[in-house]
Amino acid sequence: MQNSKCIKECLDKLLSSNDTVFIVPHNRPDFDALGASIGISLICKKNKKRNYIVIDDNYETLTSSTKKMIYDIKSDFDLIKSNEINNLITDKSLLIAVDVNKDYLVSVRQYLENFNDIFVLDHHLPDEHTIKTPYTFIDPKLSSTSEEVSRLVFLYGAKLTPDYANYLLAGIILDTNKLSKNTAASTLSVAAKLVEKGADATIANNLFLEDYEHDRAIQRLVDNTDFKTYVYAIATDSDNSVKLYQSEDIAKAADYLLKYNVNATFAIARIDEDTISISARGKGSIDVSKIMRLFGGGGNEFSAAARVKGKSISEVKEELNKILNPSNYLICEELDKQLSLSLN
Ligand SMILES: [Mn+2]
Repeated sequence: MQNSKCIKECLDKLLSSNDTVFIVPHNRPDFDALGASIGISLICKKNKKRNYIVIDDNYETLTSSTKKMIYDIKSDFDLIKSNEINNLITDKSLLIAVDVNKDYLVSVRQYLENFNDIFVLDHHLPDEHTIKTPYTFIDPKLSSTSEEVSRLVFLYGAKLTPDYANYLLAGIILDTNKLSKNTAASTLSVAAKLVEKGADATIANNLFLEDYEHDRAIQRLVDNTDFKTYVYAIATDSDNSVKLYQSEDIAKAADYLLKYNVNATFAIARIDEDTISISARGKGSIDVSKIMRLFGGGGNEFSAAARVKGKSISEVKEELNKILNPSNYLICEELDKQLSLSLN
């Protein structure tokens, strides 16, 4: 909680020295990124700052639930594309990146130098691609960016309607797999406060309703899961399949597998002709971000992902199996040793 006050202090300073705020979630924003963007926009409104949420993705290519949330908020918030920044930017403009810290994951990458100040609020591990600014608040232990943004919304006394409270709750629900992992007392107390402000668990959960077609894609991966040991599970599509998946569906397959008695889950499928996407989820005993970093990706200990080009699904799976080496039941400790060797 102390930390939230520090974050607020910094944000106070930046809000008072700037007149315009651009809020950017990661590309293909999910509920956590959207909830956090909405919360930050409410804080800007409370402080009477002109603000825009920058989303470059063609809404029609997003998952139906994300698309619906965007259409629902469109009339209340100023959603813009990054190519509109040049017309709107002032010499006192602040950029706030939420649920993201890598420059290659934001639509505003080519405009970063144009901003007076940049503020980053995230829960993914930083690396050499992290946006360079003195105002970086990254806590990989944090359940979700929406959790921190909710606390800020409360501290600022920004006005929350039940709808907005539901969006923030949906962000927390997504990143904690329905409060089943990486959920601290502080996470639950934020959730409780959102409910006090009018959020409703049923409505928030209903925001996640799947399309039949996407649910089948997720279950197709789940059906093809290898439970190597009770330590981890790997879901893949078959190598000769021509099916392309949405990265969100691959992530959901990895989420789904967490319901079984495993410590970590991986889902691997093709997202375009030469790219395979891996989503990894952990329950805390295996830091999945270390594994995804070996594939050039990143994330945090509970949730991570990577993209691999020019390889077959079975090649990627075999590599993953080698890294996970199930022959040793002390895998967690061993893995740590192996990974620290290969990362050094
Ligand atoms: Mn997140």
